[in-house]
Amino acid sequence: MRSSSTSLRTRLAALCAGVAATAALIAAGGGSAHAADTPLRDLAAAKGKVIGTAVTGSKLTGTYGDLAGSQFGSLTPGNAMKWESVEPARGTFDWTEADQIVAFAQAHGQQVRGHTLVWHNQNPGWLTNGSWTSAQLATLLQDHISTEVGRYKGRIAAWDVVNEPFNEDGTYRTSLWYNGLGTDYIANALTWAHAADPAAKLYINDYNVEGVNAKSTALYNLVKSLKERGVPIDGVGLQAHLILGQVPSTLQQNIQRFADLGVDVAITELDVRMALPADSAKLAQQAADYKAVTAACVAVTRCVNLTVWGFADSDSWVEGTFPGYGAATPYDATYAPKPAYYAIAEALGGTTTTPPTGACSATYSVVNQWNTGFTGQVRIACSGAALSSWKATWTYGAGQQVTQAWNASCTQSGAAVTCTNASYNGTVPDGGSVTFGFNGTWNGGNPVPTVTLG
Ligand code: 9MR
Repeated sequence: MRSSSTSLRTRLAALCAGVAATAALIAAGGGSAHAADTPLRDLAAAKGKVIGTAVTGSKLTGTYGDLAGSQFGSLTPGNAMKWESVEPARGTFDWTEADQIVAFAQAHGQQVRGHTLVWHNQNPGWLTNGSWTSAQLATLLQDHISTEVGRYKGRIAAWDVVNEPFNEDGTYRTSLWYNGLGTDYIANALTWAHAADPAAKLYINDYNVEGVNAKSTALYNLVKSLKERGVPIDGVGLQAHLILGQVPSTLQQNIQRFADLGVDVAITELDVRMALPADSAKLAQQAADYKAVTAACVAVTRCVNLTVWGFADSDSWVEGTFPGYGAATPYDATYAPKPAYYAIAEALGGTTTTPPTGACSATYSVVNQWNTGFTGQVRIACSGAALSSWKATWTYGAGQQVTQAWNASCTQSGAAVTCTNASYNGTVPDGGSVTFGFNGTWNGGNPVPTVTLG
């Protein structure tokens, strides 16, 4: 453990005059949001909604697992249930990650949204490279649906049976399925899924169908005709991969028109991407966008589920797909809640949430813990303010002892820990953050302390 000789240095003037650049945040076990906050899943339940997130099975431990399990009432496997994942070679199945996610959800009292059975993307090579007659293709699809839906019968609340069937102009996408089977692949897939699990709610899911437009109207007309034909269709999924500041003004109206057809609506893949780097103004706009989408769902009784497509910026598809864009989810890459998190909570009726705006704040989390040791971290983030140096202090309540620190100089006297910035990370700009870590020992308990910045 390095000893500290660094004293608190002068802060940069807070960008917002009169705003003290000190704040303390309590992180609940494992780094979740402010301890006084009600989890999002409980807020949603009080509104008759389910809030969900897409997840990656291999990450469901530590802070990621704690947040996924505590904040969300449903999980959607981001990739694990797609055809290429579950049947990479013909007749060879790999259910490992899908099973893991379903088991995690059951252990945490969560629903699962199955995603997805019939899509033009992420199909195995043996399927897409094969040369099939229509009859063969239909058999392959029916077997796939029966096998996967049957495996999880009774454990999946809703299936995205058909994913992304439309082009932007409302015509049908010319996919493997459309080309081989015509438009009837949709009705058949729904019928087969219903036979395999009559209790699961069956959805058609698409993107750029959040507002009233040609594509959403095509989806509307399809659902209407499926209902008229008696095809089992229970809901529509509006993916909602949105761009900062571009929530469609007709979102609620669009949700309502689907509800009026007699189907449920889910916001299935919500994220709001921005040009990087993030700053406090962009994060505030993003919060407003998340709030608007959540409020639109809250306003329509049949909008039953709102799912974010990854809850943390470190687990998002956006940066890999849209170079220069990112920061699209409600938690940052170190699992600290962003203004968007608080905005969702507010739109769900949360009353104790106060976004840490106009200030800098520190969040303590235990990132790993074993026998008598642990690794912790503190993240210092600024929004509407900035720092040129910092000092984080806390008092351990259960005899923990810091043994080694990095990216900070830490001393411990009795239960009191003081950490100051290293020579290279004293500056925290508006909209930025720094993180330091430490190892320590614990015995009996390892409760998260309150960190004071200042
Ligand atoms: O999040 C998924 C990402 O990890 C995959 O690389 C990508 C491949 O297409 O699919 C992502 O999820 C998509 C979802 O299944 C359907 N709607 C669009 C999502 C983002 O591409």
